[in-house]
Amino acid sequence: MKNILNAPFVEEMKKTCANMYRLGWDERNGGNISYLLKKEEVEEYLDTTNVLRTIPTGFDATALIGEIFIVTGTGKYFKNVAEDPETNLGILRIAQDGTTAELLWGYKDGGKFTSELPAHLMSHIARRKVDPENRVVMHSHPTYTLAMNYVHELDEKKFTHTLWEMCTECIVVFPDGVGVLPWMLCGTNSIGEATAKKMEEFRLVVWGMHGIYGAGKTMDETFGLIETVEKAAQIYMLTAHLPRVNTIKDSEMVELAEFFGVKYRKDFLNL
Ligand code: 2HA
Ligand code: ZN
Repeated sequence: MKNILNAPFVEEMKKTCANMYRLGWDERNGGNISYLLKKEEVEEYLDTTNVLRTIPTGFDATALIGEIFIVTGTGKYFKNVAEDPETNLGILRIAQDGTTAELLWGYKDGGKFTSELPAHLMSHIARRKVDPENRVVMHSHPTYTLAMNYVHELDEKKFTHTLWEMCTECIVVFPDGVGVLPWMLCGTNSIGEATAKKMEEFRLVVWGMHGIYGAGKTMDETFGLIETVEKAAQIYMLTAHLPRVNTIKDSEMVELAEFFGVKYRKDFLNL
């Protein structure tokens, strides 16, 4: 059996959490990541018949029975993941009842998965219906995206349009736009259900005055989505109080989307 601490998926979690912390997106215990693993890959590192503990999830994830995820721990700090992955991360499998997590590795101090597991697993279910290759769901509190929530209307067409205007590449990176939820109580099944509903349509969902969710095939794709929104939000926050002299026109966004061959939300433009 190979050493799990050298597994590429543990490395990816360590690096991503460190990057998100470094960028100031994940203060204290803010943020969480879940990453759907390939069984064959996990079996190189763990005896998957050895269940360390079972932990009830409190919701039904029947569509994910038998699937294995690496997930950040509740109350754990992204800052600390790289130095102690076995305490701050856990590898769990959804048990045959669909409502229990079987812990295969991690949460060494007796801890458990993120309080946002409902939003994560429900989002995995929703995204995999649209894209069977989806593997990553990521939640974060990026500074400028959050700042923008306080000064910009929380309307998904208007929010997406403003972001698209802020950097030329935005419409190419997230042509499907950004879904927006109003402020809701976090850590609940209801915010999980609302997020998953948006994930049927979007890979990015803003949680009003809280943060953002991203979903993608790989860690890089998902991180890059949030990073691009955050960059656009930063430009917005640096310029929103100044007279606007220039802008990227809607006709130019169409040119971009067509040149790069992306399927974009035409209804989010004012054509
Ligand atoms: O896990 O970010 O939304 C801490 C959070 C909750
Ligand atoms: Zn949060």
